[in-house]
Amino acid sequence: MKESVISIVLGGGRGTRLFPLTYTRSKPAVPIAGKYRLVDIPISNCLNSGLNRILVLTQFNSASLNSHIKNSYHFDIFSKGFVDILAAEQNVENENWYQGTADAVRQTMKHLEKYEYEYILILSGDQLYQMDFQKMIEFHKDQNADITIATIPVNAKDATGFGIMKADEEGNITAFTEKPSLDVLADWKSETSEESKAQGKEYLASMGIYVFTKNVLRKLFAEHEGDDFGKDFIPASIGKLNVLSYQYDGYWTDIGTIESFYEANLDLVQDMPQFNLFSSNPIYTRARMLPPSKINGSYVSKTIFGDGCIILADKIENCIIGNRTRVDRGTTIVNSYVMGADYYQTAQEVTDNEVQGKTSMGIGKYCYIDKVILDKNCYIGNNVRIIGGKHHPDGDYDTHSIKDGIVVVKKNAVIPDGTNI
Ligand code: ADQ
Ligand code: ADP
Repeated sequence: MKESVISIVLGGGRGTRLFPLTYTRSKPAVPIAGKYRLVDIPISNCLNSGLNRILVLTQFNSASLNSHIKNSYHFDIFSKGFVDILAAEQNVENENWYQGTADAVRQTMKHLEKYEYEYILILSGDQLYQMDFQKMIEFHKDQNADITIATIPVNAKDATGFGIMKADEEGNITAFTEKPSLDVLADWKSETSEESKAQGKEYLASMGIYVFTKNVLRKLFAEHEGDDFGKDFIPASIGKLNVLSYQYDGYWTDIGTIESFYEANLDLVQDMPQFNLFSSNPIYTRARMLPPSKINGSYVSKTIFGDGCIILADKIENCIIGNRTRVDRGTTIVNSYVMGADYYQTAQEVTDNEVQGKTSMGIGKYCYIDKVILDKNCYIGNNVRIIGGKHHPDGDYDTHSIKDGIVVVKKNAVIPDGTNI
Protein backbone atom coordinates (compact mmCIF):
# COMPACT_ATOMS: atom_id res chain seq x y z
CA MET A 1 0.00 0.00 0.00
CA LYS A 2 2.80 2.44 0.84
CA GLU A 3 3.87 2.25 -2.80
CA SER A 4 0.59 3.85 -3.78
CA VAL A 5 0.92 7.01 -1.68
CA ILE A 6 2.84 10.25 -2.15
CA SER A 7 2.92 12.59 0.85
CA ILE A 8 3.06 16.34 0.44
CA VAL A 9 4.01 18.58 3.35
CA LEU A 10 2.74 22.15 2.98
CA GLY A 11 5.80 23.85 4.31
CA GLY A 12 4.34 27.28 4.63
CA GLY A 13 3.38 30.51 3.04
CA ARG A 14 5.51 33.45 4.02
CA GLY A 15 5.31 32.36 7.65
CA THR A 16 4.59 35.93 8.79
CA ARG A 17 2.77 34.74 11.89
CA LEU A 18 6.04 33.21 13.07
CA PHE A 19 8.15 36.33 12.41
CA PRO A 20 10.91 36.93 13.48
CA LEU A 21 11.67 33.18 13.63
CA THR A 22 10.94 32.96 9.91
CA TYR A 23 12.83 36.11 9.01
CA THR A 24 15.86 34.32 7.61
CA ARG A 25 14.63 30.75 7.35
CA SER A 26 11.61 29.06 5.85
CA LYS A 27 8.92 27.84 8.22
CA PRO A 28 9.75 24.11 7.97
CA ALA A 29 13.26 24.92 9.20
CA VAL A 30 12.16 26.61 12.44
CA PRO A 31 13.77 24.78 15.38
CA ILE A 32 11.47 23.08 17.93
CA ALA A 33 11.91 21.10 21.13
CA GLY A 34 15.62 21.84 21.46
CA LYS A 35 16.93 19.64 18.64
CA TYR A 36 14.33 19.24 15.91
CA ARG A 37 12.84 21.38 13.12
CA LEU A 38 9.14 21.85 12.41
CA VAL A 39 9.37 19.73 9.28
CA ASP A 40 10.62 16.74 11.29
CA ILE A 41 7.12 16.27 12.74
CA PRO A 42 5.14 15.53 9.55
CA ILE A 43 8.10 13.70 8.01
CA SER A 44 8.48 11.48 11.09
CA ASN A 45 4.74 10.78 11.11
CA CYS A 46 5.03 9.67 7.47
CA LEU A 47 8.08 7.49 8.09
CA ASN A 48 6.51 5.95 11.20
CA SER A 49 3.45 5.19 9.05
CA GLY A 50 5.61 3.42 6.47
CA LEU A 51 5.31 6.25 3.92
CA ASN A 52 8.66 7.26 2.53
CA ARG A 53 7.94 9.27 -0.61
CA ILE A 54 7.65 12.81 0.69
CA LEU A 55 7.73 16.26 -0.90
CA VAL A 56 8.07 19.41 1.18
CA LEU A 57 6.62 22.51 -0.48
CA THR A 58 7.96 25.82 0.68
CA GLN A 59 7.84 29.43 -0.43
CA PHE A 60 11.48 30.04 -0.10
CA ASN A 61 14.17 27.52 -0.09
CA SER A 62 16.47 28.54 2.69
CA ALA A 63 19.93 27.09 2.94
CA SER A 64 19.08 25.78 6.40
CA LEU A 65 16.09 23.77 5.14
CA ASN A 66 18.14 22.29 2.33
CA SER A 67 21.00 21.27 4.53
CA HIS A 68 18.67 19.90 7.18
CA ILE A 69 16.77 17.67 4.74
CA LYS A 70 19.92 16.61 2.92
CA ASN A 71 21.71 15.73 6.16
CA SER A 72 18.78 14.07 7.93
CA TYR A 73 16.89 11.91 5.50
CA HIS A 74 18.98 9.47 3.52
CA PHE A 75 17.38 6.42 2.08
CA ASP A 76 18.81 3.18 0.97
CA ILE A 77 19.11 3.32 -2.83
CA PHE A 78 16.89 0.23 -3.11
CA SER A 79 14.04 1.64 -1.01
CA LYS A 80 12.70 4.14 -3.59
CA GLY A 81 12.13 6.54 -0.70
CA PHE A 82 12.91 10.27 -0.79
CA VAL A 83 12.30 13.54 0.99
CA ASP A 84 12.56 16.34 -1.58
CA ILE A 85 11.98 20.06 -1.26
CA LEU A 86 10.03 21.92 -3.92
CA ALA A 87 10.27 25.68 -3.59
CA ALA A 88 7.77 27.89 -5.41
CA GLU A 89 9.29 28.57 -8.78
CA GLN A 90 8.67 31.09 -11.50
CA ASN A 91 8.24 29.62 -14.94
CA VAL A 92 6.91 30.65 -18.34
CA GLU A 93 3.31 29.96 -17.40
CA ASN A 94 3.42 31.19 -13.85
CA GLU A 95 5.34 34.07 -12.37
CA ASN A 96 3.80 33.79 -8.94
CA TRP A 97 4.63 32.19 -5.68
CA TYR A 98 2.25 29.53 -4.42
CA GLN A 99 -0.99 31.41 -3.97
CA GLY A 100 -2.40 29.06 -1.35
CA THR A 101 -2.43 25.45 -0.21
CA ALA A 102 -4.22 24.07 -3.27
CA ASP A 103 -2.19 26.20 -5.66
CA ALA A 104 0.99 24.81 -4.09
CA VAL A 105 -0.21 21.25 -4.75
CA ARG A 106 -1.52 22.14 -8.23
CA GLN A 107 1.91 23.49 -9.21
CA THR A 108 3.48 20.33 -7.84
CA MET A 109 1.35 17.84 -9.78
CA LYS A 110 3.62 18.00 -12.84
CA HIS A 111 6.57 16.90 -10.70
CA LEU A 112 4.63 13.81 -9.62
CA GLU A 113 4.11 12.41 -13.08
CA LYS A 114 7.30 10.39 -12.94
CA TYR A 115 5.96 8.42 -9.95
CA GLU A 116 3.40 5.68 -9.73
CA TYR A 117 0.83 6.50 -7.09
CA GLU A 118 -2.89 6.31 -6.40
CA TYR A 119 -3.35 8.55 -3.38
CA ILE A 120 -1.96 11.89 -2.27
CA LEU A 121 -1.65 12.61 1.43
CA ILE A 122 -1.55 16.34 2.11
CA LEU A 123 -0.15 17.56 5.43
CA SER A 124 0.37 20.87 7.15
CA GLY A 125 3.87 21.82 8.15
CA ASP A 126 3.02 23.56 11.40
CA GLN A 127 1.28 21.07 13.64
CA LEU A 128 2.44 18.96 16.55
CA TYR A 129 0.92 15.47 16.70
CA GLN A 130 1.67 11.78 16.29
CA MET A 131 -0.67 10.03 13.91
CA ASP A 132 -0.68 6.77 12.01
CA PHE A 133 -1.56 7.86 8.47
CA GLN A 134 -1.74 4.24 7.34
CA LYS A 135 -5.04 3.85 9.23
CA MET A 136 -6.45 6.97 7.60
CA ILE A 137 -5.45 5.77 4.14
CA GLU A 138 -6.96 2.33 4.81
CA PHE A 139 -10.18 4.05 5.87
CA HIS A 140 -10.14 6.12 2.67
CA LYS A 141 -9.69 2.97 0.54
CA ASP A 142 -12.20 0.85 2.44
CA GLN A 143 -14.88 3.52 2.20
CA ASN A 144 -14.13 4.17 -1.44
CA ALA A 145 -13.75 7.84 -0.62
CA ASP A 146 -12.77 10.58 -3.05
CA ILE A 147 -11.49 12.85 -0.31
CA THR A 148 -10.89 12.04 3.37
CA ILE A 149 -10.33 14.85 5.87
CA ALA A 150 -8.82 14.17 9.29
CA THR A 151 -11.00 15.83 11.91
CA ILE A 152 -10.92 16.60 15.60
CA PRO A 153 -13.52 18.01 18.00
CA VAL A 154 -12.75 21.59 19.14
CA ASN A 155 -14.39 24.20 21.37
CA ALA A 156 -16.12 27.36 20.20
CA LYS A 157 -13.08 29.59 20.85
CA ASP A 158 -10.86 27.50 18.58
CA ALA A 159 -13.58 26.71 16.01
CA THR A 160 -13.38 30.15 14.37
CA GLY A 161 -9.78 29.42 13.34
CA PHE A 162 -10.51 26.17 11.54
CA GLY A 163 -12.52 24.61 8.77
CA ILE A 164 -15.68 23.37 10.50
CA MET A 165 -17.94 20.67 9.12
CA LYS A 166 -20.99 18.55 9.71
CA ALA A 167 -20.89 14.84 9.13
CA ASP A 168 -23.53 12.11 9.27
CA GLU A 169 -23.18 8.89 11.27
CA GLU A 170 -21.23 7.18 8.50
CA GLY A 171 -18.73 10.05 8.43
CA ASN A 172 -20.03 11.59 5.20
CA ILE A 173 -19.33 15.31 5.33
CA THR A 174 -22.54 17.11 4.48
CA ALA A 175 -21.49 20.73 4.99
CA PHE A 176 -18.20 22.62 5.39
CA THR A 177 -17.33 26.20 6.19
CA GLU A 178 -13.84 27.67 6.45
CA LYS A 179 -13.23 29.66 9.65
CA PRO A 180 -16.82 30.56 10.55
CA SER A 181 -17.43 33.81 12.43
CA LEU A 182 -18.71 33.70 16.03
CA ASP A 183 -22.21 34.87 15.10
CA VAL A 184 -22.91 31.86 12.83
CA LEU A 185 -20.99 29.31 14.89
CA ALA A 186 -24.00 27.98 16.82
CA ASP A 187 -25.38 26.54 13.54
CA TRP A 188 -22.28 24.39 13.15
CA LYS A 189 -22.48 22.24 16.29
CA SER A 190 -22.00 18.48 15.82
CA GLU A 191 -22.79 15.39 17.85
CA THR A 192 -19.39 14.64 19.48
CA SER A 193 -18.42 12.04 22.10
CA GLU A 194 -19.49 12.46 25.74
CA GLU A 195 -15.87 13.12 26.70
CA SER A 196 -15.49 15.84 24.05
CA LYS A 197 -18.80 17.41 24.99
CA ALA A 198 -17.73 17.57 28.63
CA GLN A 199 -14.72 19.64 27.47
CA GLY A 200 -16.97 21.92 25.43
CA LYS A 201 -15.68 20.46 22.18
CA GLU A 202 -18.82 20.42 20.08
CA TYR A 203 -17.45 21.41 16.69
CA LEU A 204 -15.82 19.09 14.19
CA ALA A 205 -12.70 20.79 12.84
CA SER A 206 -10.55 19.95 9.84
CA MET A 207 -6.96 19.22 10.83
CA GLY A 208 -5.87 20.35 7.35
CA ILE A 209 -4.79 16.74 6.65
CA TYR A 210 -6.31 15.31 3.49
CA VAL A 211 -6.18 12.11 1.46
CA PHE A 212 -7.16 12.60 -2.18
CA THR A 213 -7.54 9.89 -4.76
CA LYS A 214 -5.21 11.04 -7.55
CA ASN A 215 -7.75 11.24 -10.35
CA VAL A 216 -10.22 13.10 -8.16
CA LEU A 217 -7.67 15.78 -7.42
CA ARG A 218 -6.68 16.08 -11.08
CA LYS A 219 -10.31 16.51 -12.04
CA LEU A 220 -10.92 19.08 -9.32
CA PHE A 221 -7.95 21.14 -10.49
CA ALA A 222 -9.15 20.94 -14.08
CA GLU A 223 -12.73 21.93 -13.30
CA HIS A 224 -12.52 24.42 -10.44
CA GLU A 225 -10.90 27.76 -9.83
CA GLY A 226 -9.37 28.70 -6.50
CA ASP A 227 -6.13 28.52 -4.57
CA ASP A 228 -7.05 27.02 -1.21
CA PHE A 229 -8.34 23.65 -0.08
CA GLY A 230 -10.24 25.05 2.90
CA LYS A 231 -11.74 28.05 1.13
CA ASP A 232 -12.32 26.66 -2.35
CA PHE A 233 -11.85 22.99 -3.17
CA ILE A 234 -13.30 21.30 -0.10
CA PRO A 235 -16.52 23.38 -0.08
CA ALA A 236 -16.82 22.82 -3.87
CA SER A 237 -16.66 19.05 -3.38
CA ILE A 238 -19.29 18.65 -0.68
CA GLY A 239 -22.47 17.08 -2.04
CA LYS A 240 -20.75 16.21 -5.34
CA LEU A 241 -17.99 13.85 -4.25
CA ASN A 242 -17.64 11.23 -1.57
CA VAL A 243 -15.99 13.41 1.11
CA LEU A 244 -15.43 11.66 4.44
CA SER A 245 -14.42 12.65 7.94
CA TYR A 246 -11.76 10.53 9.64
CA GLN A 247 -12.00 11.31 13.34
CA TYR A 248 -8.76 11.50 15.25
CA ASP A 249 -8.76 11.40 19.03
CA GLY A 250 -5.11 11.93 19.98
CA TYR A 251 -3.23 15.13 20.80
CA TRP A 252 -2.99 17.58 17.94
CA THR A 253 -2.12 21.25 17.99
CA ASP A 254 -1.52 23.95 15.46
CA ILE A 255 1.80 25.79 16.01
CA GLY A 256 1.55 28.52 13.41
CA THR A 257 1.72 31.53 15.76
CA ILE A 258 4.35 32.65 18.26
CA GLU A 259 1.96 32.03 21.15
CA SER A 260 0.93 28.51 20.09
CA PHE A 261 4.53 27.70 19.17
CA TYR A 262 5.71 28.82 22.62
CA GLU A 263 2.96 26.92 24.43
CA ALA A 264 3.41 23.69 22.47
CA ASN A 265 7.16 23.75 23.11
CA LEU A 266 6.85 24.42 26.83
CA ASP A 267 4.14 21.78 27.20
CA LEU A 268 6.85 19.23 26.39
CA VAL A 269 8.53 19.74 29.79
CA GLN A 270 5.45 18.62 31.78
CA ASP A 271 5.59 15.28 33.63
CA MET A 272 3.24 13.68 31.12
CA PRO A 273 3.22 15.99 28.12
CA GLN A 274 0.47 15.63 25.57
CA PHE A 275 3.05 15.10 22.85
CA ASN A 276 5.36 12.23 23.71
CA LEU A 277 8.97 12.72 22.60
CA PHE A 278 9.88 9.55 24.47
CA SER A 279 7.89 7.28 22.21
CA SER A 280 8.88 4.11 20.41
CA ASN A 281 7.95 5.97 17.23
CA PRO A 282 10.94 8.26 16.98
CA ILE A 283 10.97 11.86 15.83
CA TYR A 284 13.69 11.84 13.22
CA THR A 285 16.13 14.67 12.83
CA ARG A 286 19.70 15.35 11.92
CA ALA A 287 22.23 13.19 13.78
CA ARG A 288 24.79 15.74 14.86
CA MET A 289 27.22 13.66 16.93
CA LEU A 290 27.33 16.30 19.65
CA PRO A 291 28.66 15.59 23.13
CA PRO A 292 26.17 15.15 25.99
CA SER A 293 25.16 18.26 27.92
CA LYS A 294 27.19 19.31 30.98
CA ILE A 295 25.51 20.96 33.95
CA ASN A 296 27.43 22.30 36.93
CA GLY A 297 26.01 23.78 40.14
CA SER A 298 22.55 24.58 38.75
CA TYR A 299 19.10 23.97 40.17
CA VAL A 300 17.21 22.44 37.25
CA SER A 301 13.58 21.39 37.07
CA LYS A 302 11.04 20.71 34.33
CA THR A 303 13.59 21.28 31.61
CA ILE A 304 14.57 19.53 28.42
CA PHE A 305 18.15 19.94 27.25
CA GLY A 306 19.40 19.43 23.72
CA ASP A 307 22.88 18.05 23.14
CA GLY A 308 26.22 19.69 23.76
CA CYS A 309 25.09 22.36 26.27
CA ILE A 310 27.43 23.87 28.85
CA ILE A 311 25.38 25.11 31.81
CA LEU A 312 26.65 26.90 34.93
CA ALA A 313 23.40 28.78 35.64
CA ASP A 314 21.91 29.26 39.11
CA LYS A 315 18.49 28.06 38.09
CA ILE A 316 16.69 26.76 35.01
CA GLU A 317 13.03 25.89 35.33
CA ASN A 318 10.23 25.22 32.87
CA CYS A 319 12.49 25.61 29.86
CA ILE A 320 13.67 24.05 26.66
CA ILE A 321 17.39 24.56 26.22
CA GLY A 322 18.54 23.76 22.69
CA ASN A 323 21.72 22.25 21.30
CA ARG A 324 25.05 23.90 22.16
CA THR A 325 23.55 26.44 24.58
CA ARG A 326 26.09 28.04 26.91
CA VAL A 327 24.80 29.67 30.10
CA ASP A 328 27.20 31.36 32.51
CA ARG A 329 27.00 31.39 36.31
CA GLY A 330 24.55 33.35 38.44
CA THR A 331 21.89 33.32 35.71
CA THR A 332 18.23 32.32 36.04
CA ILE A 333 16.13 31.22 33.08
CA VAL A 334 12.46 30.36 33.54
CA ASN A 335 9.49 29.72 31.23
CA SER A 336 11.63 30.10 28.14
CA TYR A 337 12.73 28.37 24.97
CA VAL A 338 16.43 28.90 24.23
CA MET A 339 17.18 27.52 20.76
CA GLY A 340 20.92 27.25 21.26
CA ALA A 341 23.70 27.70 18.74
CA ASP A 342 24.88 26.35 15.41
CA TYR A 343 28.49 26.21 16.44
CA TYR A 344 30.79 26.72 19.42
CA GLN A 345 33.07 29.60 20.18
CA THR A 346 36.34 28.22 21.49
CA ALA A 347 37.11 28.52 25.19
CA GLN A 348 39.95 30.87 24.17
CA GLU A 349 37.53 33.14 22.27
CA VAL A 350 35.22 33.30 25.27
CA THR A 351 38.14 34.16 27.59
CA ASP A 352 39.49 36.78 25.16
CA ASN A 353 36.03 38.34 24.88
CA GLU A 354 35.83 38.58 28.65
CA VAL A 355 39.19 40.35 28.83
CA GLN A 356 38.20 42.75 26.04
CA GLY A 357 34.71 43.40 27.49
CA LYS A 358 33.03 41.80 24.44
CA THR A 359 29.91 39.64 24.61
CA SER A 360 30.25 35.93 23.83
CA MET A 361 27.69 33.67 22.24
CA GLY A 362 25.23 32.22 24.73
CA ILE A 363 23.91 33.76 27.95
CA GLY A 364 26.24 35.66 30.26
CA LYS A 365 26.47 36.02 34.05
CA TYR A 366 23.73 37.14 36.47
CA CYS A 367 20.99 37.42 33.84
CA TYR A 368 17.28 36.92 34.46
CA ILE A 369 15.23 35.55 31.56
CA ASP A 370 11.51 34.83 31.78
CA LYS A 371 8.92 34.17 29.05
CA VAL A 372 11.37 34.51 26.21
CA ILE A 373 12.12 32.68 22.98
CA LEU A 374 15.79 33.11 22.24
CA ASP A 375 16.60 32.32 18.62
CA LYS A 376 19.92 30.70 17.73
CA ASN A 377 23.38 32.19 18.11
CA CYS A 378 22.36 35.03 20.44
CA TYR A 379 24.95 36.98 22.38
CA ILE A 380 23.47 37.89 25.75
CA GLY A 381 25.83 39.92 27.95
CA ASN A 382 26.07 39.99 31.76
CA ASN A 383 23.32 41.34 34.07
CA VAL A 384 20.73 41.32 31.29
CA ARG A 385 17.06 41.15 32.29
CA ILE A 386 14.52 40.06 29.68
CA ILE A 387 11.08 39.55 31.14
CA GLY A 388 8.08 38.91 28.92
CA GLY A 389 4.48 39.35 29.97
CA LYS A 390 1.21 40.90 28.98
CA HIS A 391 2.45 44.34 30.10
CA HIS A 392 4.44 44.51 26.85
CA PRO A 393 2.60 45.75 23.78
CA ASP A 394 3.37 43.91 20.54
CA GLY A 395 6.34 45.47 18.79
CA ASP A 396 9.36 44.90 16.58
CA TYR A 397 12.80 46.23 17.48
CA ASP A 398 16.35 45.74 16.20
CA THR A 399 17.23 42.88 18.49
CA HIS A 400 13.82 41.44 19.38
CA SER A 401 10.09 41.34 18.74
CA ILE A 402 7.27 41.06 21.24
CA LYS A 403 4.12 39.11 20.42
CA ASP A 404 1.38 38.23 22.89
CA GLY A 405 3.71 39.11 25.76
CA ILE A 406 6.42 36.72 24.54
CA VAL A 407 9.79 38.34 23.86
CA VAL A 408 11.47 36.77 20.82
CA VAL A 409 15.16 37.63 20.65
CA LYS A 410 16.26 37.50 17.02
CA LYS A 411 18.86 35.13 15.62
CA ASN A 412 22.44 36.42 16.05
CA ALA A 413 21.22 39.34 18.22
CA VAL A 414 23.76 41.00 20.51
CA ILE A 415 22.26 42.19 23.81
CA PRO A 416 24.85 44.24 25.72
CA ASP A 417 25.61 44.01 29.46
CA GLY A 418 22.96 45.50 31.72
CA THR A 419 20.13 45.62 29.13
CA ASN A 420 16.55 45.58 30.47
CA ILE A 421 13.70 44.46 28.21
P1 ADQ B 1 -4.91 27.20 7.91
O1 ADQ B 1 -3.87 26.54 8.77
O2 ADQ B 1 -5.29 28.59 8.26
O3 ADQ B 1 -6.20 26.28 7.75
P2 ADQ B 1 -3.27 27.73 5.73
O4 ADQ B 1 -2.68 28.92 6.41
O5 ADQ B 1 -3.73 27.89 4.36
O6 ADQ B 1 -4.47 27.15 6.44
O7 ADQ B 1 -2.16 26.60 5.88
C1 ADQ B 1 -2.22 25.21 5.86
C2 ADQ B 1 -0.79 24.72 5.76
O8 ADQ B 1 -0.28 25.00 4.50
C3 ADQ B 1 0.18 25.39 6.74
O9 ADQ B 1 1.17 24.45 7.10
C4 ADQ B 1 0.78 26.49 5.93
O10 ADQ B 1 2.05 26.84 6.39
C5 ADQ B 1 0.85 25.85 4.57
N1 ADQ B 1 0.72 26.80 3.48
C6 ADQ B 1 -0.13 27.85 3.40
N2 ADQ B 1 0.03 28.52 2.26
C7 ADQ B 1 1.01 27.87 1.59
C8 ADQ B 1 1.66 28.11 0.35
N3 ADQ B 1 1.30 29.12 -0.41
N4 ADQ B 1 2.65 27.27 0.00
C9 ADQ B 1 3.03 26.25 0.77
N5 ADQ B 1 2.46 25.98 1.94
C10 ADQ B 1 1.46 26.77 2.36
C11 ADQ B 1 -6.09 24.95 7.24
C12 ADQ B 1 -7.44 24.53 6.64
C13 ADQ B 1 -8.49 24.54 7.73
C14 ADQ B 1 -8.04 23.62 8.86
C15 ADQ B 1 -6.67 24.08 9.38
C16 ADQ B 1 -6.10 23.14 10.41
O11 ADQ B 1 -7.78 25.43 5.60
O12 ADQ B 1 -9.73 24.10 7.21
O13 ADQ B 1 -8.97 23.64 9.91
O14 ADQ B 1 -5.74 24.09 8.29
O15 ADQ B 1 -4.91 23.64 10.90
P1 ADP C 1 18.91 28.05 11.21
O1 ADP C 1 18.88 26.92 12.18
O2 ADP C 1 18.80 29.34 11.96
O3 ADP C 1 17.96 27.92 10.12
P2 ADP C 1 21.15 27.37 9.52
O4 ADP C 1 20.89 25.91 9.61
O5 ADP C 1 20.99 28.09 8.25
O6 ADP C 1 20.38 28.14 10.67
O7 ADP C 1 22.59 27.67 10.00
C1 ADP C 1 23.29 26.76 10.72
C2 ADP C 1 24.55 26.51 10.01
O8 ADP C 1 25.56 27.29 10.57
C3 ADP C 1 24.93 25.10 10.18
O9 ADP C 1 24.93 24.50 8.91
C4 ADP C 1 26.30 25.19 10.75
O10 ADP C 1 27.12 24.25 10.10
C5 ADP C 1 26.73 26.60 10.35
N1 ADP C 1 27.94 27.03 11.07
C6 ADP C 1 28.87 26.22 11.59
N2 ADP C 1 29.89 26.90 12.09
C7 ADP C 1 29.65 28.19 11.90
C8 ADP C 1 30.36 29.39 12.19
N3 ADP C 1 31.55 29.37 12.81
N4 ADP C 1 29.78 30.54 11.86
C9 ADP C 1 28.61 30.56 11.25
N5 ADP C 1 27.90 29.46 10.93
C10 ADP C 1 28.39 28.28 11.25
